[in-house]
Amino acid sequence: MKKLITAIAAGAMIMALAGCSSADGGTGDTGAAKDPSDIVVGFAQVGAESGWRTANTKDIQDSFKTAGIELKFSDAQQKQENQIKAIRSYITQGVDVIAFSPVVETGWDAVLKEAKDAEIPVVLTDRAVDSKDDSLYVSFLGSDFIEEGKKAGDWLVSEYEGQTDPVKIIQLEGTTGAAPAIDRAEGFADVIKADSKFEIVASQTGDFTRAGGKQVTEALLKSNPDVDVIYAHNDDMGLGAIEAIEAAGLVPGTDIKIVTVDAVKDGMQALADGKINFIVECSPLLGKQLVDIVNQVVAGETPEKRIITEETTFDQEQAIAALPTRQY
Ligand code: GYE
Repeated sequence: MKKLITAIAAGAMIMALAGCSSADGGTGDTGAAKDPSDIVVGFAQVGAESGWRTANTKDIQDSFKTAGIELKFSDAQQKQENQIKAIRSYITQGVDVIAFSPVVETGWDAVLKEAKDAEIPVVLTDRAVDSKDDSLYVSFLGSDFIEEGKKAGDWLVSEYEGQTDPVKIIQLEGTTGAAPAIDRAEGFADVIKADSKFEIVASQTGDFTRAGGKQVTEALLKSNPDVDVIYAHNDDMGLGAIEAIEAAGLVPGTDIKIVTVDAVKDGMQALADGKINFIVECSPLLGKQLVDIVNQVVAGETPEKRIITEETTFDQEQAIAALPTRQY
């Protein structure tokens, strides 16, 4: 009897040492390859606010389908409370991995702690959280938004090289509090501050939507009729700005120059048509890499903590060349 108890205790200790409580939700099969059809992932998406987001959703859904992994999907309609609800529901359902693209940076610690306590690993895709505790997620896959803002600023600097007259800029910000809105503003400001001729005369959120970009531009053109440049944090807001500029009897791309971020098809078409002047690419194709991370986590491996997406920039000629084979 004593021997038996000792054996059970030893077994329990081995299980604990093997880390059975981490990646596998306590089922005891850490390290063993799981059949894809046995894996369930819960994905809490931001919404469907832009062409980028639609392409991102499609790529993620297609990639999981191809991998034969079940993906539970929810659309938070750009509301943090909806995303938190979705994450809680994935915890209750006991999915293997939760992935989400946080609509804003702050306010996630409580729900991420709940996931951690339930031993469900969380992967951040596309957007970061502002948390001191980086043990609350296993990996963050997405772009370097500060770098993107810098690239937009670099273009502006070279576009106006040699000019001494002031360059007046309207900035159309993304969703207030979202990582790409904060970082794209920061990177851009960092570059243009080197030359005092650049002045951001107005900066307002258009919530990453076409309608938002149009509305804000309409209003801001009235108070700033002599603006030279619009810097939009995404293509959709830039496309909305084009409508507002044309409605005001001006020529987008000529009377007012436009620089945006994303490089989705509609944006690239506007660039090819000369209505946008420059686009910084931000790739929404994160699905395949997310599948890889999920497979690693489920197998008990440790994925890279930060995986940065590779991206480029486009001027008009490059957009014309890229458009025929553009995936999104
Ligand atoms: O640039 C914008 C979308 O988080 C990178 O969100 C993403 C941004 C993207 O609405 O179009």
